[in-house]
Amino acid sequence: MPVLHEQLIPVFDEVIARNPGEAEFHQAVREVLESLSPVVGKHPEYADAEVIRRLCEPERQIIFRVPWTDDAGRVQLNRGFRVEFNSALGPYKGGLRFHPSVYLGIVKFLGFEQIFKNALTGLPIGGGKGGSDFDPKGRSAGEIMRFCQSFMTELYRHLGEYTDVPAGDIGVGQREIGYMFGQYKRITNRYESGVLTGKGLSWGGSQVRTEATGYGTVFFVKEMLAATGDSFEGKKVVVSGSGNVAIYAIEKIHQLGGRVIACSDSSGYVVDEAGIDLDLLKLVKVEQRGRISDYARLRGGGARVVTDGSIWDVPCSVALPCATQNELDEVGARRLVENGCQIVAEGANMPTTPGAIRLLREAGVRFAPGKAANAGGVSTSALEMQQNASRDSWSFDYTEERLAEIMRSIHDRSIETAEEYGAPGDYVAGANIAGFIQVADAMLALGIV
Ligand code: NDP
Ligand code: 2IT
Repeated sequence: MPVLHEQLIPVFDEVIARNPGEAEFHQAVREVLESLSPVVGKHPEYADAEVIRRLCEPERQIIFRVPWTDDAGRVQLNRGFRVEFNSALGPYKGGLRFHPSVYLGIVKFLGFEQIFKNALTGLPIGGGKGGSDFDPKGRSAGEIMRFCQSFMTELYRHLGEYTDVPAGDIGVGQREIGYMFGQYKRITNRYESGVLTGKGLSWGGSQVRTEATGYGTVFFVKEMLAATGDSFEGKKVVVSGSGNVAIYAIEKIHQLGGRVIACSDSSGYVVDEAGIDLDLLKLVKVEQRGRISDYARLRGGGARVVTDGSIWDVPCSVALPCATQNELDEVGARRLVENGCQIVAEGANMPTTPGAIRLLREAGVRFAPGKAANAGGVSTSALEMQQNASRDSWSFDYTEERLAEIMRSIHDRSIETAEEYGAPGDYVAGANIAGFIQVADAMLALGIV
């Protein structure tokens, strides 16, 4: 493991001692602290104000009971979370995740990442994250609605367009945002559009928000390719996952002339050398909420499903992990390197383990961290807030151009900052340092609060 700057060792030790058992949170903090060594030397004012220690401690953590009734009339119980991590730059902003693996450590890792990601967008949003250990798989629409209503019945008192603005994440899409917005509106008797993002187009949503994270990741990679005079044209790409981020990453890659030959879900992956049929994938995964094996069955002939292997075994030039944390480990990274992969960019949050990142870097594979590469989703959420505040709605083309411009700017800022701090070409260092400095300067200006 790379060594930490001597001033940062006690900070990290304190994070571990104060947050026992939260491995993902420790991992996310460690990665940022490793990048900050050159900053600590240059900026003693941050240490004097304990900026880094304060950044690692959420401003507020809310944990609550979520009771609901299933279709059989039985009472079910889940746990809800919202970690309001940092509001130096704007209201807390970040998604809600519904997945059985959710616990405080996952919400904190996501909220911590969100602070720096949101800072990088250059838009006025702080960092937060929330969710529940509720498992939506196999639940009826009525059960989903009752769960969302119960979840919001507690959460609403902590939200507001100037306070905290959630959106979707794993297991939370437009349907769930709709049920939660409906309950918020009912309880507060206010049509406060700016309290949630990811809304439907007819009730305050923004064009391009659905597509934004996947499109944004691909725009980011387009910039990485352009930096060496290259493009997506003719490239074989592997995209893990088949949810919101993966689907729209695939769509944009195909628009730019690349070919996505594999994608996955938690039950396995498909290889489709002719290129993933996106209409079929959307039908199976979005409309039917089916499994990736259903795609292979309906696609017939060319596509095959693999349920006992790793998607990173599939040879490609560009790999985009777009499913979940720590899905790309050292074994997967080694396979990508052996097969000649040139770029890995994270559509998901922290999908690549620290060992895998090291291995990719040592092999000369260019690596873009999620904080930079997947920031298109939250950026477009901030554009949605902007439209809600002005009671306006923008066209698809205009909004997409804004998104592309934001991704270009994040790319350039990451690279320029890496260069400035002695790590040329290192997108991890560049993104972490640029995001950190933006938040740290605001925290200094706002005093000890
Ligand atoms: P979705 O729920 O739409 O899709 C998640 C996908 O990942 C599904 O294919 C799912 O498979 C797969 N997946 C989830 N958990 C696991 C697991 N434990 N093992 C293997 N596969 C898994 O979520 P999103 O597409 O919205 O989110 C994907 C990632 O992108 C997450 O890391 C999220 O934090 C990140 N992200 C999302 C943004 C957004 O705007 N939505 C913005 C920025 C980042 P299955 O259906 O089998 O569970
Ligand atoms: O991880 C993320 O950036 C998101 N899930 C989107 C957050 C948002 O507020 O749009």
